[in-house]
Amino acid sequence: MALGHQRRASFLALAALAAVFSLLPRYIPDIAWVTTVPFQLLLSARPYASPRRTETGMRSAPSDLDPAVAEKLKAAQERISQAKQAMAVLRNELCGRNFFSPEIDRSLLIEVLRLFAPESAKPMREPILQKELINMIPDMRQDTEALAALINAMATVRLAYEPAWQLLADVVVEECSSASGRQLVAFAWAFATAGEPRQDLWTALKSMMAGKRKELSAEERVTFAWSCAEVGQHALLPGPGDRPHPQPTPPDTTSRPTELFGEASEVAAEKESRAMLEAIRNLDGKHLLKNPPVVLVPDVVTPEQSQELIRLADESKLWWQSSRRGARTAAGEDALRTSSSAVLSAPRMFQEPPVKAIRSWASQVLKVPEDTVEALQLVRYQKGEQYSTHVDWGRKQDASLWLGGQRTATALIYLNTLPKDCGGETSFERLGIQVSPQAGAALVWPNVDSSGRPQDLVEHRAMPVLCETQKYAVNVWIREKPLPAYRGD
Ligand SMILES: O=C(O)CCC(=O)C(=O)O
Repeated sequence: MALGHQRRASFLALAALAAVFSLLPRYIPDIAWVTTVPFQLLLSARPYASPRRTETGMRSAPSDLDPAVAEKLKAAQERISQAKQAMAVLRNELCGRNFFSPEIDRSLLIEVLRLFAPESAKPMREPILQKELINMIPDMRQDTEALAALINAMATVRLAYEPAWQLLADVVVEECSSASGRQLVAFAWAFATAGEPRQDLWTALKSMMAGKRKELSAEERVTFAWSCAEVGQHALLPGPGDRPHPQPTPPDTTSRPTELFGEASEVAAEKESRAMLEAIRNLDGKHLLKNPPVVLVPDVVTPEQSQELIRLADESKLWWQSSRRGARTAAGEDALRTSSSAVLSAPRMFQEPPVKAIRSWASQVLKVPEDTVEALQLVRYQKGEQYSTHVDWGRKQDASLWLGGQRTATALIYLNTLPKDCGGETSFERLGIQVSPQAGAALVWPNVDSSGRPQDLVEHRAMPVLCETQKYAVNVWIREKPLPAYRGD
């Protein structure tokens, strides 16, 4: 009898738990499966059915609970507690501070937001946190340091939560007159990283920067100019007749916009360009052409290193449709690019042995500092995929010219050999050169001439792959100047 009461009481408790759990997905959508847990428990309790008993006369539940479900239940509880802690951290870091409080812990904010945006380009998954963010942003109105920190953190984790970005842009447009030059740079960098093109935002940032550019270090200037260029803005000031919100006054065509930081140059420094050409001419390999020098260097990576690079890209789910930004012929026509790319840009990737080996090889043989070697970019072509004729150098509109200057040379390392008649060759039509992918070999060429000017002659294409196979290669691009320390993750 007592057992009957106990069982009924636990049944009621489980029913209540089931009701609570069935509400959870309204707040945490990706744990909808959790709702099944109390129902499984209810089923295993079955108070009105004849009780199952073990040999000792005790009911065996809840250890009957499927271990996989128990594991999920535990994970869900941890996630709820993480969400609560995250909210507390965000509030403490950003809102509960007085105006002059010490530096905000940006890496902590990034960690917190990362918890909720685990895969890039996904919207934030936790409505509780979304609501908190929206409530919190107006509170931060006068604290530009905190706002910049939040925007940076959101941009770093690529937080795709549009209402928060909208609100932040509104607040920044209103508040940026009280921001320091450094803070304006932080705003601009974060909004550019997030790809925010709002005209009123950029007009406000640039107008405010006008009086403050003397406060900036060289690196901050470059970052601001890069940010403007990244969202297709010239780093120009509006002329005196223009207003941050130009309606209803028509733009004053008599006033010319003033330059803020000028334009980045397409032409690389002459000395570095000469040294680069000389290094390529001295490479140990098969010289396919003398001028411009195009060289195939064998055995740059081992089959194990190639496998490891592909594994790194696969396991970190880095493959994306290859970017078509800047993919153009020498004459500026759009190129067709249907491959996938994986950029090994996260700091931990720089510690991976095959990545270190390739970067150090490029630096040694091309006689350039290692920090001028861009993050490695793997490229993968399936059957039918290709990259039509294009150049690797950037034109004036390319924002990356601000950061590292021109792309002076390319080393394309093939990670596998393609069977005969399967296409996938790298072809330089103007030079009459066609190279079939050969595992481990690097095809090296300069992108600029000896005076640093981008060369049209080195236009090239990746021919379509013709068989049911894959072509893998790594792009190793050399910049004219050291690239700024990587800012993201
Ligand atoms: O895959 C190839 O053969 C060429 C690749 C290339 O030109 C590029 O990714 O820029």
